Amino acid sequence: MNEVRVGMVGYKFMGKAHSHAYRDLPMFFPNAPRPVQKVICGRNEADVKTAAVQLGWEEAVTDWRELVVRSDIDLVDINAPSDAHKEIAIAAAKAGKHLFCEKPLALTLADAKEMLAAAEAAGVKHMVGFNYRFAPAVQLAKKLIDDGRLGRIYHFRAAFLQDWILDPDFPLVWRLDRNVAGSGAHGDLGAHLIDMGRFLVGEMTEVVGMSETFIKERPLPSSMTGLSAKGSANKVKGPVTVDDATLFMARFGCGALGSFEATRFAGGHRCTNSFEINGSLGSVKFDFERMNELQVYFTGDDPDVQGFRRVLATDPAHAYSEAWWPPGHTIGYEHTFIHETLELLEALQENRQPVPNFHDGVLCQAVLEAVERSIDEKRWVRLDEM
Ligand code: SOE
Repeated sequence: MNEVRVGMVGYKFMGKAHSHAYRDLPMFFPNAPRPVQKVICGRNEADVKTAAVQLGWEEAVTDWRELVVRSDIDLVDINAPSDAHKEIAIAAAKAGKHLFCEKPLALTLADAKEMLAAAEAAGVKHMVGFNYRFAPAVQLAKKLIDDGRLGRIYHFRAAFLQDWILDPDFPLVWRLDRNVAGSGAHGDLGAHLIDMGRFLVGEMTEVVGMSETFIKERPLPSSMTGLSAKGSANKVKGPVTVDDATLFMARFGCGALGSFEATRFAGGHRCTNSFEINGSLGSVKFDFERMNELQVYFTGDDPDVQGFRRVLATDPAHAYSEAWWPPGHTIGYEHTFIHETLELLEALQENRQPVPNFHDGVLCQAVLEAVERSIDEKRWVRLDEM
């Protein structure tokens, strides 16, 4: 397989990130199959045509049903708002297309399971977009844990902090509508933390959570606006139907204790996606806003140099780094999508499932939903109840 012909649904934030990955990947990873940006799909004809030109797609269409059955498409990439994921993924799987779907996989666990079942029945490959796994510094944390260099893991302490809806006049965009987004900070940001916890420490066995919607009503938006919308003067308001912040604690199967905080109300934090892991032999700390760095501590260091050290994950010893720039020449957010796409393309070439795939999407959704149940029922919820 030398080429993978892509049809992509959605052209906003994630559409741009994915398009950029398809475009730049062959320059740095020439041995991977080449993604061909065949056709992009969006509801607004004029906007999707403009996006096609700007993002480098051969063709633009407005009906995803037409896109998923085309014989010149191998892979359907779903970047539309979360409520559209299920229908598109199932139709694309039935048409025999490989799937690449943004997170959270679906609005509910039941929907996510249906998507996985459809993909398995069709025998297609499937990937879910947890891009932060693919930062070289995160891969280094994974390697240290897998190699036993942190010893027995005691703690996973994670926080994804943003502040883009702190202004009470920030409009009621789709991410604040439960019917479209499934949940708020929980599914949008908490999903990344859950995936990170699963990736690095393993499966969770039980959770207990709490959440809050601080601003209950917001001005209706004038049009579909995104994260960078400005406060609106619209006097007509609508209810916010998702959480502004969700926190939970978890027990991992390996015995570690986890704490997770996802909020859009952490003033001053634009995209602090962070974790700290403490083990019997050492600790690691990561903050996406300094994504090239991993803070590393080993209990066995000489007493006079005990403490965290900053490792810049840009050396040939670090995942993906050899393909980029000389050591110390850092990479950014967009590179996580390139590495994620590389995993997908290599998996297609090697005829194996990429990782993370819809199984990971389902397991993440189970944790999301267990936390929601715990909040509703004010109790610890075991994952095997889900
Ligand atoms: C908005 O909160 C957002 O773009 C998320 O949707 C992404 O998944 C996260 O990576 C950054 O923040």
